[in-house]
Amino acid sequence: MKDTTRLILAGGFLGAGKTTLLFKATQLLMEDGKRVGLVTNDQASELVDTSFLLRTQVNVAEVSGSCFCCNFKGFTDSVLQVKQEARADIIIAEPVGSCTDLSATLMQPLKENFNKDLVISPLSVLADPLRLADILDGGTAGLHPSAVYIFKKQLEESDFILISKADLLDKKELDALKEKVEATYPFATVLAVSSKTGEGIKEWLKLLETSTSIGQRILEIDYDTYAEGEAVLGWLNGTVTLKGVKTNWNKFVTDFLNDLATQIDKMQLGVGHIKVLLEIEQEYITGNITGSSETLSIRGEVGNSDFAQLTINARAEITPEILDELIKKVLKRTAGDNIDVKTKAWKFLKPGYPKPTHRYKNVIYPCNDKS
Ligand SMILES: Nc1nc2c(ncn2[C@@H]2O[C@H](COP(=O)(O)OP(=O)(O)O)[C@@H](O)[C@H]2O)c(=O)[nH]1
Ligand SMILES: [Mg+2]
Repeated sequence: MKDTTRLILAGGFLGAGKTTLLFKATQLLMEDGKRVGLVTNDQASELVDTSFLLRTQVNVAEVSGSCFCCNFKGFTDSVLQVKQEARADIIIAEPVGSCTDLSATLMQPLKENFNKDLVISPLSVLADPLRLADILDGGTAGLHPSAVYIFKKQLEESDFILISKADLLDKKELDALKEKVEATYPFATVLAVSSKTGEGIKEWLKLLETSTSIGQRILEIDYDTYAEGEAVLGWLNGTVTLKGVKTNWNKFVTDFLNDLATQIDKMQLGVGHIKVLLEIEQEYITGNITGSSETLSIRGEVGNSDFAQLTINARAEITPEILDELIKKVLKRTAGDNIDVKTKAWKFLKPGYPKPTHRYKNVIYPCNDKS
């Protein structure tokens, strides 16, 4: 008999809201009695997303060191591992935000080789409404032109486009944006979703079950431009332990991120995404910057204590060396003389040229036949 575990790929550019959607969708699915497994992905370990998602109490596997497309076996092994461990009804996987060409490199090989193990869902791509509106109007949303190229390619190959963070726009703005997206990408099902309010998420999950549009298009794509769009980003993943007598960690995170955001504005730095997670046992704070200082958001609160752990993931349009220097400097300044900072893991890099394991030239039919 055919297996019924559904695999959902939720892609989209850095900061689009993928991880937050995975978190919210997991909660909603669990309320409905569904067993969920998640798979995260990054070029390096020490992933904020993984630590954050583990707090949903679901099974999370991480593919790190390479993107799903360049390590297809690592990806499918993780999916099957989560499937088994969680006895999952649904697995949601989040590819790296600067990845595209997923229809050719993931969707088609999945349809051809994993059709018996998994029910493959349409390729869903999230887009931040503010970035999306600017880019559809011919702007760059503060990004390098080659990064904008990736952003557009992600939408071009999608089966579903999710306009994320719908709560940030009023109804009129949202309707106008949706109309524009539908006109630009007429083949895609376009939905507005908000992980903050829950809007559109159940509808999205329901529509995935009935849609037969699953990896329907293969992109025409220039890999040199794609590679440049990735290579303009410096990448930093680090975890430090912090020690300071009865420290107010809420203030620490706020000061750290405000200082960092000020430097970003001063340097007019193009930010893909900077996110931090400060953890003290059960309690945690998350902080995010997805552009200029105006995008800074901090959630959660923790009590005062002597120890904390801070994980930092940053992707910004500077060399990894300068990114490393900047973050270390701001961290040192925030810590001052009272807080001792010890590095647990720290890595900075520039993504290499994308070399996918598979690249299908043609769409595979049929998918998910009921045999
Ligand atoms: N207002 C609002 N903010 C959101 C929503 N979803 C995500 N965000 C914020 O967008 C930023 C990036 O989210 P994240 O899920 O980490 O994005 P990812 O890089 O695509 O995984 C964070 O600051 C989130 O809090 C949403 O539905 N509404
Ligand atoms: Mg994420």
